[in-house]
Amino acid sequence: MKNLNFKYRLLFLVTLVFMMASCKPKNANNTISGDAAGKVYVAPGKYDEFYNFVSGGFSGQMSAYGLPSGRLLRVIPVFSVDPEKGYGFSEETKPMLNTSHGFVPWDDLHHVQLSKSNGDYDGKWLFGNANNTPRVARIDLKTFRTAEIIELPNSAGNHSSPFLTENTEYVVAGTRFSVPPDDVNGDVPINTYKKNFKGTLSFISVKKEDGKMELAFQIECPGFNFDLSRAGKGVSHGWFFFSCYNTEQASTLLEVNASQKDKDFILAVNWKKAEEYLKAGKGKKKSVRYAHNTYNEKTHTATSEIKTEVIVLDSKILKDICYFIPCPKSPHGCDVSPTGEYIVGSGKLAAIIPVFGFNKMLKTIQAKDFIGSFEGIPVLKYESVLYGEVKKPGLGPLHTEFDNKGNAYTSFFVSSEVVKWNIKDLKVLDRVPTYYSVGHLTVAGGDTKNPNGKYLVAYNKITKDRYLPTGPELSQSAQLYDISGDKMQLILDFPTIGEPHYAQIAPADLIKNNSTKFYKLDENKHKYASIGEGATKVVREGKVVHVYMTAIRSHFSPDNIEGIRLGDDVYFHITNLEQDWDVPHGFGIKGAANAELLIMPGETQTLKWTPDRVGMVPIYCTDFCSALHQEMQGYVRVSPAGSNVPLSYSLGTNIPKVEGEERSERKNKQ
Ligand code: RUQ
Ligand code: CUA
Repeated sequence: MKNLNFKYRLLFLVTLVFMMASCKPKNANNTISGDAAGKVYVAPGKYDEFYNFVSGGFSGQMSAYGLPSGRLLRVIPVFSVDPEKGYGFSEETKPMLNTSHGFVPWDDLHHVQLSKSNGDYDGKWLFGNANNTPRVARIDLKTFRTAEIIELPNSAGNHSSPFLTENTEYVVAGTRFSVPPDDVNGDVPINTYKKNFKGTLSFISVKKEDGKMELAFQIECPGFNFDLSRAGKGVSHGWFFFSCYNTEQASTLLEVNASQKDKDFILAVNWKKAEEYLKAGKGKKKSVRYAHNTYNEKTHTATSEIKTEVIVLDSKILKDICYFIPCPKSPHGCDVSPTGEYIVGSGKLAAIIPVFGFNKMLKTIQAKDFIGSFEGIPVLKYESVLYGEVKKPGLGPLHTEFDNKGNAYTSFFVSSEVVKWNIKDLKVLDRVPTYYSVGHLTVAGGDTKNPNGKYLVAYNKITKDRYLPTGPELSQSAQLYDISGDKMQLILDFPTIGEPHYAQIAPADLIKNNSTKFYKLDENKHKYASIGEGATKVVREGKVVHVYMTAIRSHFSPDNIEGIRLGDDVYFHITNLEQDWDVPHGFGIKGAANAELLIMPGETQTLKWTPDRVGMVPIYCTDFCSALHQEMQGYVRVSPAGSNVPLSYSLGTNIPKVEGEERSERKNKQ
């Protein structure tokens, strides 16, 4: 019997996969109408109306696009090294990628979240999750740079993250993989999952003034896969909702074994209550190891600290912080309406979309209308929490966002479409194809209290036939829809960097005027800064040489260096003396084992270089900075170990000698 069941499930899944292929809309080319071009046209020299911040998936980065044009504005390095910007290669940025495992140069970034005040975007910060080595990053929207990264202990696969409460009180992160907690021996048989594996939810507090993150507390939950999450808002402020799958607690062949049950759960967490327990000392201190990395804009340097403690609340003992809401078939998205009253679960394998009522949930809890419990957590009665079901919405619902007119938009992976439905009467109003197999979607302000509702972007998993072929892999694809009318209208395809997962859209006005134009030189507190060419020098400390260098259009100072020896480690500390917007200088050196530096105006950055041979090594500026950019170059002379060539450096005084002429007295500073 069991075996038969297994075969059926497998058949079901195989059918799904086939359906996926056959559900692709035909006539992909005929669906754009004539006025689409006008709607996305942003004239040369004009700005876009919105920023679109897009996760880069396995590129580990984020990117910023303009909408409606779809122009790529910037790739923001977050969890992966970026040789273009020297991120993860300069001495200053290396600590940003430090973890309890050491330096980790890559990750998989799935979700972005703009910071919120009062349930609306405030334009200050952007958060991103690392799905592999669990971390949360904060990007500063003044500089479009990663300002802070915090690692998460007791976690693996930080997927349901980094979702925010309505005033950015917390960034919340649920573990995708349940694992044995860090403070117990994880060397156990995998098939002891039910006994030894735990799911952990992390609550990271965010300081209002400067965004500084701290791991405030964790909640230990049963060993499931926590998939996505959303905070309550408005009426449901103080609660958080997490979708969970694999409530079967399988550890192998999950595609079958985690699809057994008719219903999995949405976990509702009363985080205000959890805070009370925390204050009352109900948490347990656990010993863990996690990195907390911060970039300081004044020293232009990141520091990494390893922390060793976290407070854990136990959901089994603290009875009234966690409740399970049954949700059909492997819920993925778990989204909350603008008023906070409705919670939408999206079961990947479900044929309906259940919409839960927050007030109904409270009543169900009050009436103790439970159908049982799971590892001490009450399971609420589905029918009692349910507001209603959206019938025949499509196949494979994943994610839902909202507009300003009481409508919801759900992405359907299997039937490859976006479906618009009304939140009150749950009637389907419109559907449009996506090309193809949409994953996440985002509506401008679609997760806030006041959505904008002008545009929707679908982020697709399959691109087949949408762009010019580029070998075995095609560009990742996003599609822009105008949703201002009754009918949704596809108006633009645009490629993205990496695989896009979640993204958000914010009005450009919220962000653009706060943008940093350059760093002030007189505020530069870098240990090795040279404020002015007069401060440049080369200093030997045993086998370590520090080069205090400056860059300005169009030369480095110094640009001739001699007396470097094989066996030295040379640190080029380069201060960009420019005090003007958009004048970075680059720095490349032949044979370097890392990348270039790209130094912003007023900033100091350091490249470590270990010469591997005797000879003449050119350096040059990599960023076309002026008409004489190509002249922005110099030489470093490398002599054998033990050589007695004196250390010297100069700018403009090391004049070439005529053949046979006596070596003239060098005017170089020694
Ligand atoms: S996921 S396609 Cu990694 Cu957010 Cu839903
Ligand atoms: Cu500096 Cu090119």
